[in-house]
Amino acid sequence: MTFDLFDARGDAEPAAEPLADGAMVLRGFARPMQEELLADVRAVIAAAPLRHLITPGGLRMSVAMTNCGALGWVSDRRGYRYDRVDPERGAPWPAMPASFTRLAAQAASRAGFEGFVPDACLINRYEPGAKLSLHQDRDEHDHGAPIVSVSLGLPAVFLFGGLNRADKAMRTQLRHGDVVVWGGPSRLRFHGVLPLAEGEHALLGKQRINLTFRRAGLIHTP
Ligand code: MD3
Ligand code: FE
Repeated sequence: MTFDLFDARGDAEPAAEPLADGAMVLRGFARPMQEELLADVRAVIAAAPLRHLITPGGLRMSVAMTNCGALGWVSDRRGYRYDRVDPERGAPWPAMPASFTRLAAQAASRAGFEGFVPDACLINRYEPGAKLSLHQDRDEHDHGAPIVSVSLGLPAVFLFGGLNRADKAMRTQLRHGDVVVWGGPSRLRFHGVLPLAEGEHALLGKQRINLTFRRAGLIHTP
């Protein structure tokens, strides 16, 4: 199956669809800036290459990851954490591109969170078969700030459950350009991504890229 550059709706103003309490999907919100975003994604990946992290349990993650911004999320045998330095290169993460910061703030504002300034952006790259098991994002210090996620490339089935792992999970498809803002009571929901189906995207080929913007906020120095 092939995925077109344009969706069927073609509206100028993307629809804001509530997913759950505090969670809002902005369908196609990132499409108007896709070229700039993709150029910046490629520049970050060129500076800090994608890699398959190892979980504390010793398993290689099927999703390849890298980061930009002051802090980056990493995992190894010692655990999960945010680090100012890319352990792979022994250097700080690439700066957050202006296009990323702008998009994250605009999307958060659209969902009712004013003044969102992310200090971390995790870049996830899915190839067919790659998945993300059900988990919570709780390594950030500031749970008052939302998480903004941007989907690019092939579509994926996204699972979101409740505050307990056993809560029944709902599902929604996230497609190229969709942005989701997770705040308030939804911030700590369990969530995951089903194995990516084969496909070919007009701009990204056989992959899905997801950007998640966070306020990881290690230490708040004035
Ligand atoms: C709901 N990424 O990087 S984005 C992650 O598509 C992550 O790559 C997924 O989960 C992906 O941690 C999902 C949507 C998302 C991101 C963070 C959330 C949903 C969330 C945090 C809390 C609740
Ligand atoms: Fe997550």
